[in-house]
Amino acid sequence: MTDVKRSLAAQRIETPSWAFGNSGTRFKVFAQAGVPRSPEEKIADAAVVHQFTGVAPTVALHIPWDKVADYAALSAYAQEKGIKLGAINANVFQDDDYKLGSVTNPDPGVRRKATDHMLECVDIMDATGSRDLKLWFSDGINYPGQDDLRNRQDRLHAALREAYDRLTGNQRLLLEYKLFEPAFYATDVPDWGTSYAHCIELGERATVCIDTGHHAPGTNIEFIVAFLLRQNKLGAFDFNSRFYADDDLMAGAADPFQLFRIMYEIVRGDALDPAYGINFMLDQCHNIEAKIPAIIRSVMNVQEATAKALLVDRDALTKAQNDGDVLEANAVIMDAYNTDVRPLLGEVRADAGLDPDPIAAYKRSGYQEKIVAERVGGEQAGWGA
Ligand code: RM4
Ligand code: MN
Repeated sequence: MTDVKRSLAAQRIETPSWAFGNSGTRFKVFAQAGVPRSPEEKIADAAVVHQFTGVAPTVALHIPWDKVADYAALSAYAQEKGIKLGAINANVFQDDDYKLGSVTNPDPGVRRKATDHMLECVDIMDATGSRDLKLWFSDGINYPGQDDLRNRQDRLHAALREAYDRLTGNQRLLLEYKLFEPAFYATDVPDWGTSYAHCIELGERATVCIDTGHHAPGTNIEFIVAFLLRQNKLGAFDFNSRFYADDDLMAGAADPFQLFRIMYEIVRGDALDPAYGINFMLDQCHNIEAKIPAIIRSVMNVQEATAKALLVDRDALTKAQNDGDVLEANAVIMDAYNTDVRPLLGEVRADAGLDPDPIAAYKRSGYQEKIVAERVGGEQAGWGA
């Protein structure tokens, strides 16, 4: 087996439980038949994605969307299905109390509630064996003068500190950022620099999570990747695609070249191996397309970008760069990007005993028909649930 194939076989991508449930825009949620009604059914679907791709053995949970009475039992259920529970996502953006913010709210009582929720998420991590606490805050303000920008940073730090200090063993804190939305004038963690600074202040267990959809149009995300890797502060990705804002479309759909450039920096930084510790997650929603095959497709898109990144002739690139040969350096990158890696990935899958075409195999499996037939009655899981 070549090194490229070995790296591809060892790659790991985490799926998000919420992508299996119903989702939509501000305007409409189109419910789909067969959508999970419980965390267990989401886990079952995630296991199917792993079954056909072989590289998605963990599923991230969102609390309280995936709240259950017994998390150790949920973890055992996942194991039975052949996967594990991954990152625990704290949800501090859907209560009326959070109208003016969660951990940065001017009301200390609301801040307490939001911080307690993060601590509860760490309790859940203890029960599930999850390593990562992933935090995204919708906090921010809409109008100049609405609240004090600097006080909000102090409140944010205090809450993060409490959550951070509660971590034990190999547990980590991932701090995500997002330019805007739902706050429009000022967001409390708007960019990687803010996240990075808070992570430095917290300590080694805190690292930045890059959600690819959370930047201004045209942002050079691979630069952020290179910079954070150099600082040992890149902990995770939330992959998805965007054309305009936080569109949450399938990873690699809108701009496969960007995904390739990001994965090249990962390869260049020796950070692809799961042992390095980056959690490569998907964070997307499938509003008009069928969910399970869309997630399989996204996993495949990340694999294709990775395969191309692994094929970059690093020696030739270094030589061209050192020679100042601009055209040749660019050609080396483009040669790799323009390679059709689908046959190579087909071989990697076949070597692992999988069908080379996961989407076709899923369609043939009858799973979609089975869940449509079986999942009747009850309430479908969704963003608002
Ligand atoms: C947020 C952010 C988080 C995700 C939620 C559902 O915009 O990207 O990562 O947990 O959406
Ligand atoms: Mn995200």
